[in-house]
Formats: sequence, structure tokens, C-alpha cells
Amino acid sequence: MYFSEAPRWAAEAIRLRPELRHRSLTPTGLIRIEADPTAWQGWKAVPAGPLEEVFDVELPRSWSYTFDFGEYCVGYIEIGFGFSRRIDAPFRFRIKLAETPFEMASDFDSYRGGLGRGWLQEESFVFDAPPPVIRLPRRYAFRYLRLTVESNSSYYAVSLKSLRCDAVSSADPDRLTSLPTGCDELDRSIDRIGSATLAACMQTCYEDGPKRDRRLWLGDLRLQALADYTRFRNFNLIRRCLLLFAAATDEEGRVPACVYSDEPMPAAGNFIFDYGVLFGDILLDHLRAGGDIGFIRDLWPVAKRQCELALEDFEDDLFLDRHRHWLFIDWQDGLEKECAIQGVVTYAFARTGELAAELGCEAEVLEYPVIAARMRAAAREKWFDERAGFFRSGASRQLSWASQIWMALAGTLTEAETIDLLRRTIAGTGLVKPGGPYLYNQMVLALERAGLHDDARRLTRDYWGKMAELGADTFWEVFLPEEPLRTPYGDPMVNSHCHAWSTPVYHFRA
Ligand code: RAM
Repeated sequence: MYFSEAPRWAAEAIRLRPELRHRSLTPTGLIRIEADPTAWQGWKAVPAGPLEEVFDVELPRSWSYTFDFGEYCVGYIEIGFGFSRRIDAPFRFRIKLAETPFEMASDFDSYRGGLGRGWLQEESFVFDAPPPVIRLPRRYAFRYLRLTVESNSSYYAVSLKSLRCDAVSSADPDRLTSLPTGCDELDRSIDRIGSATLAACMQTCYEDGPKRDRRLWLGDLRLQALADYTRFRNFNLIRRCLLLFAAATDEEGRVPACVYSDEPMPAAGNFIFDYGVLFGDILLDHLRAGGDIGFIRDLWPVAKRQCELALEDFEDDLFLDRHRHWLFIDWQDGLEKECAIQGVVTYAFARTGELAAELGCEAEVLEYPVIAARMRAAAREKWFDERAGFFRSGASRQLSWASQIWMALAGTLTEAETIDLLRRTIAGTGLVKPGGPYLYNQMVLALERAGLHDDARRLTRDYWGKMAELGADTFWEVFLPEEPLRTPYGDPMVNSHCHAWSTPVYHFRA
């Protein structure tokens, strides 16, 4: 154990485990899923009759109905069945839950993705003696629910008495405030969808997505915390998550990319180079949002350690990829990441240095501003193409949003040059674009930091506004408008459609 405080941090994280709030949600209608080439991902939900047609009536031997809950739900399903007489054969039913019409239309048995099939929400249940109300054991995330009974006994008839979702979240809806004046209908819908996304992901930790992976990721937490400071302001949940990461550090003191559980000690998942090094940045955001300084000082050594470890992969102030770590940056295929990684680390050194100054620990890291300045100079020298006015990464000298964004956040250019760089990046053609909302969010942050609030607002409205227009209830993990079935996982049915790294809500209240 690198940090002897780890058991204390773990115990404190357990103490901060939140009570979940419950809401009872019931279906708003029956629907059927129809193919429609003009609909997003080729499928849409159309009304299929009133609910009265299926509740409290005698149903045929085999039946299947698809319910729309009218909003995104995260919680436990409870179904009440009625039986006309003593049951002579086990009662069997199936359930399928989906975030989107496309997912409901997909045949889960044809799944070929790299992630576990278990994420797809479909199961069968058999009861020898069914209780009047059956509460399903797993927590689900869905808007649409299909309930199927096949070949029930011809001896007894079944009726459907009730169906509800006991929805759970640790977000306090009473804390929601209205948007500042000057916001229009589109802003309001982006804000509403973003808040719903964040609330759905707020469980006993900030989950990346309540359907999948249902766990705490550091890069996601950074964006979720930023969003939450302006929304539900659940400081205790943010503290708990930071403690889980601190307690899950490895024998070298490395913060993991994700954490699975909390007891007795949090279990660390894999490591992502560009997530871990931003630990100090998250602490600085927390401090500036009004977090407790004593708490942050307690975790300061963890932030410092991440910077020390990152330097092991630098030579002559340049990041040297020894292929030891997972470099994330974005899901875009074929992305050259070296330059962006250099930007992340430079930014991390600058921000961790600022954190030290605010904590009164600057004497411990006097060299950080100097290291950051040297990294900037080395980056400019190695990757900046003066003629093109852009940074180019990798052997192929690739032009990408990722490189420009992180070089901007790192402060590699002057303020005026950065403004120009970011604007040309957005307007430019021929640059590799983001593969999803995570990197779009970094662009919004870079624009905000450069003082380009109108540009940040425009991008937010263009990108997330498009998802709103396409009918999103919550913001999606993956979104490329021109490629509806894009997936990083080998099969789009496992994509998450409620993913908190996707929410841009901090923007409207920043
Ligand atoms: C995905 C997760 C998460 C992200 C990592 C890198 O599988 O959903 O949001 O942080 O990958």
C-alpha cells in the first residue's frame, strides 16, 4: 500500500454512501416499435392502444406488450399478476428493457460485441408459486419495457394487475434551479435532458451509465462533478468518489481509471494514463466550487503522486509512448494521441501547481510551473506546424480536434493564438473530429477557458441540440450525427444512451 491513509479513506467513503431517493414510475402507454428509415437509428415507437386494454383483463395464453414509461427510468421493476385459479404449471414470463427504439428492435441473440452480453437487459423468470407482486432482482435502466408470456397453461388464465418502476437516484431534485435569463427553449431542453442524465447516473457513486458500465470512472467523474456543482450540488457524493479513487491506488500510488465497489476496500479497475493525471485538476475544481479545504488537503499527496508518475513517461519534456498504458483521449478510430497526451499532462502540471498554491503547499512543487513551461516549449517545437497553424500528432502528422483542444488547454500558445486556433479548429475541414461527447465536452471547456462563451454555447447547441432534436431523453455515450450506428464496442446495441460524460449542463450556469 503506497498511502498508509488508504484504509481511512475507504472507511470515510463508506460512511458517505448516500441514501437513495425513490420515485414510483408507471407506464404512460402501449407502443409498438416500427422500422422507419427517417427515424434515428432506423426505428421509432408508435402508440399502440390505451393501457386499459391490458390491465385487469383476461389475457390470451400467449401475449407480449411493449410499454412506454414516457421518461428514462433507473430502478427496480415490480409486476403484479393475477391468476384465475390454482396454477397447475410453473408460471414463466420474459422481460426486455431498452433505452431506445433501436435497442428494443435489436435481436439480443445476434449480439457480437466485445463487452459482456449480460449488459443487454433481457431475462426470463419462472415461478412455481408466484407472489402477487414480483420485484425483479436487478436494477434496470430503460424507457421501453416489453413483457411477454408464452404458452401459459391452458388450465389457468393470467391477468396483469400492475407494473411500475421503483426508480432510484441520489440526486436531490429540489436543488434544481431555473436557468439564467437569456436562455431559450433549446437551451432549456438541453439543460433538462442533461440534468436527467446526471440524476440517472447519480447512484451510490457517479456511474458512467446506469445501463452500462454502472461504475465510477475518473474521466467521467471529472465532468460529472463539474456538472453537479451547477445542478444538484451533491458535494458528499463527489467527496465519496474522490475517496474511493484515493483508497484504490496501487502499490505505486497510481489512481485507477475506474472503481468497482466500496467494501471492504474499493476494487480498482484498469488504468488510463490521461485520466489518472487529472486527479489534481478535479481537486482544484472541487476547491473552487466550495469544497472543504481540509478534505482536499488530505488528498493532496495523491494529486502530487499522479504528476510524479506521469513524468516517468517523459523524455526531454516530451511524452514518449512506451505502450505501457491505455491512452484514452477519445474513442475516435485511428486517432494519433501523443500530442493530446502531452497537452493533458502539461495542463495537469499547471492545474496541480495552482492547487498547491491554493492549499499553501507550493513549496513542495516549485518546479511544476517550470516543468509545464518546458513541456509547452517542447510541444510547440515538435508538433506545431507554423504554416498550417495547427498541431500535428504522430508519425502521420495527423491533424485532429484532440491535439488542438489539449494544446489549447495546456496553454501552449498565447491567449490570442489560442482563440484563433480553437475557432479555426471548429470551422476547419480535414481535421479528425471527436468520436463522441467526451471530447466535445473538452472542446466546450477549452472554449470557456479561452473566454469564448458564445462559441461554447453555439457548439453545445449544435451538438447536444441535435441529440435533443433526435428525441434523446438523456444524453448518449456515443453520438456521431452522420453515423447513427457507430460503436466502440463492436455492436451498437450495447452503447449506453444515458452517459454522464455526455452532459454539457455546467455550460449554461458556468
Ligand atoms: C467506457 C466507459 C466510460 C469511459 C471509459 C474509457 O467503457 O463507459 O464512460 O470512461 O470507457
